[in-house]
Amino acid sequence: MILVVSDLHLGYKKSNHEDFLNFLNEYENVKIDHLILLGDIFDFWRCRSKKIITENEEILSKLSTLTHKIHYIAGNHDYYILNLKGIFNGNYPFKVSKYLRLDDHGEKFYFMHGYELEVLFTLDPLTIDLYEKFSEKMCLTENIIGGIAGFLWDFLEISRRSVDRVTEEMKKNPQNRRKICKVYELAVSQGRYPLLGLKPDEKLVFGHTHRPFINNDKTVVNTGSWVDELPSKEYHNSYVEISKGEIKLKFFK
Ligand SMILES: [Mn+2]
Repeated sequence: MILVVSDLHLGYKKSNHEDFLNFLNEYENVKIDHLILLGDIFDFWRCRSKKIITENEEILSKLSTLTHKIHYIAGNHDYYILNLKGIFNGNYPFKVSKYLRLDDHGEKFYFMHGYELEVLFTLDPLTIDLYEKFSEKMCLTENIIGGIAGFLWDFLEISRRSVDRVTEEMKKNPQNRRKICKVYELAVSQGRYPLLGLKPDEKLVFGHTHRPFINNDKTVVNTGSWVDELPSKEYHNSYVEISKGEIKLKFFK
């Protein structure tokens, strides 16, 4: 079985970290082949690492004792994890990467955090490459809004209006962004193959939008979030379970 969670935003005041600890406890004795932390697990944009660590001692200790194979896919809010992995290199406890491919019972799955979809569809003229530089910088800055605008000025030759538009969009929480539904359109379209590097037989698992969904033929799924921010409670604490090659979108109560 493969278990996937994303967008815990540990460190952010609205993170449902207690629920996630209960979730880990519940799955502690279940046989899981892979536990995938699909990005935005830590919220370095909003919180210094010291605070994240002290506030989530139990979760971190639980993760370090789990026997499941853990994969950490970098999100935009924890992009810095890629630097940490580089610094500690072979000794790092998790496998850290931007993308991951896994098989389960003959079915193929492609995992990514999913900021790429938002950049491609709604944040032009930003490129994925620039957005990653920006995400790394945001993990190390204290003034989020100033950081966004400053970065756009420094790296893009665009008008004041474009800077304002992109800044305005990026400072909102994902579920409130005006064009976030476009991400869904791209995810379920044939465009996902050339634009996201998917192979024709691969199923897509991503997060980032904080809007959990699964399409009808169960080939594209969004893991949702563990942040207490959406208008409806039923959307909280979602995760994806893959067993016998089949994707299930679930909610932890
Ligand atoms: Mn994200």
